[in-house]
Amino acid sequence: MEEQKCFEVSLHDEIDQHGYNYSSQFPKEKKPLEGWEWGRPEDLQGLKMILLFPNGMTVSEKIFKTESSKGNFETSKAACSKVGGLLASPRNSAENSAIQQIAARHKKMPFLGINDIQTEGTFKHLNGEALGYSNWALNKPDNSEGIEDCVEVRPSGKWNDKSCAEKQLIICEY
Ligand SMILES: [Ca+2]
Ligand SMILES: [Ca+2]
Repeated sequence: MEEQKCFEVSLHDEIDQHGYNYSSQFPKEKKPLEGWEWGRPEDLQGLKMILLFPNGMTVSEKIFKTESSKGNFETSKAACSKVGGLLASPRNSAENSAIQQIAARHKKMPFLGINDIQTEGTFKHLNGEALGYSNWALNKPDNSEGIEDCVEVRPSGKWNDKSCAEKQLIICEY
């Protein structure tokens, strides 16, 4: 049987501030993986996926990431902007699916950066942009009890309008 080798991968720019260097260390030998040409490896998308697991996902140029903490809508928005991001706001099904997967790993539901606080029944992104993509669950939004102006993502990936005062998993986008 062939010997199985496990190794850890790290991405850093300690040596070269212009770009990332890639090294891989075997647990015992602590030997850097050598022989990369300048600018290699090119699979930075793949590396990003490794580095982001389990708290993040990358879709095209966008990164979705959670710090595992929970907050109501205002707290979540503030937490994301504090670290230079925005509350996750999917523009298509691939982005929605990334948010769904992060939420599933943490077994919590997140709020999206989408709400109808300004005009009841008209959901918008945080920047005021109208929804080009939506993924409402059946018969949602229903504005239950007249207090649901925020949007949570259920384990199915479907959206439900929910009170903005609820505490949900904070997922930001960058
Ligand atoms: Ca509403
Ligand atoms: Ca609802």
